[in-house]
Amino acid sequence: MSYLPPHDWKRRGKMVRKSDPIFKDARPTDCIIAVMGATGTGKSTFINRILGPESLVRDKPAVGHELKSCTSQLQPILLTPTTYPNLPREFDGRLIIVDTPGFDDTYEDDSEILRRISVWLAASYSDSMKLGGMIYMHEISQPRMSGTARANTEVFQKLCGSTSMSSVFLVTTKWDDVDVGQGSKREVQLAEKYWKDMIAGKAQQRRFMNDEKTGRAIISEILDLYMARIRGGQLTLQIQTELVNLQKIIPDTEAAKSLKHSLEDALKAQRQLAEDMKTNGDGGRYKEAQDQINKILGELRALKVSFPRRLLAALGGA
Ligand SMILES: Nc1nc2c(ncn2[C@@H]2O[C@H](COP(=O)(O)OP(=O)(O)OP(=O)(O)O)[C@@H](O)[C@H]2O)c(=O)[nH]1
Ligand SMILES: [Mg+2]
Repeated sequence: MSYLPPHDWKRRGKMVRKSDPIFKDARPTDCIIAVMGATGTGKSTFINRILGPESLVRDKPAVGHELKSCTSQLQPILLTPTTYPNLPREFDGRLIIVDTPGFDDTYEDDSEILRRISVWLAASYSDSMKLGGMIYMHEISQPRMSGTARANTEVFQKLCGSTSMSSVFLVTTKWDDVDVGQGSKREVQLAEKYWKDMIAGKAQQRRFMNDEKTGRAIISEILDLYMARIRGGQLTLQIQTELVNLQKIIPDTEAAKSLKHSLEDALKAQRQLAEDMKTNGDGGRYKEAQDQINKILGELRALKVSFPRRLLAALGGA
């Protein structure tokens, strides 16, 4: 099998292109908005709402109605004035909204989700497509910020990097599942605690009320920022700079390092739990904890860089 250098984005981009028709005709005037967030937060629902029921877009993203995750591959949706009449008149490119598989997926490890998203973003950047903005979705109906939700936020933050925060929209969803007063309190808590750094970097917090109006308003805001920026300079995510310009390999990126740290923390907690279960003679839960430990160890292995791979990357894959 021939070795494909990790940072050879011309060739890697071609591979992504083969499986993704959007790249066949990539243009420097293409504007990308990526929608990210944990599984089930409502990313695909958001995209369907902004398209509207009359939309001429053929491949609308599927919405999950079971407990398991739904979107497993990145799905770019191409919008032109015909398929999305809401595009501002001055906007003369194509808008590409990318639905992404959520972290915390039922079937795939977070490391694999991160890899798919990173590869797509790097390929689009190396094809000169422009980034309009990033949307990160979070369920306001969640009573507590779980450890995984916190870790996902950190990975997202590292993927974007501090210089692109003013084009990040932190969007809360499922407002109909929560008392508005309660939701407002959680919103403040998110801003003051978990999203503090992103908001200090000028990320914007918005509510999506599961309708066309609030969804389209967020897209319009991003497009306004994008058009104001066209003359001032391009938006580049930290992961794009790391992979394409600095030629790092994915495990060496800040996003992957953040994921590694959270997995190491989870491993420590599971090992302690397994120890307690063993002491208490709780065989069933001990086995569950062991399974979790093995799963985390597998993910950590996927994020490890072997010395030969590191050397090959340094040598440009020679
Ligand atoms: N009550 C309520 N349910 C919602 C809302 N948005 C999405 N849902 C439901 O939440 C579930 C998951 O929605 P999806 O849009 O598939 O979520 P996703 O983020 O795309 O999930 P993955 O593809 O698995 O990453 C579906 O049953 C939706 O109908 C909302 O605002 N309110
Ligand atoms: Mg989805």
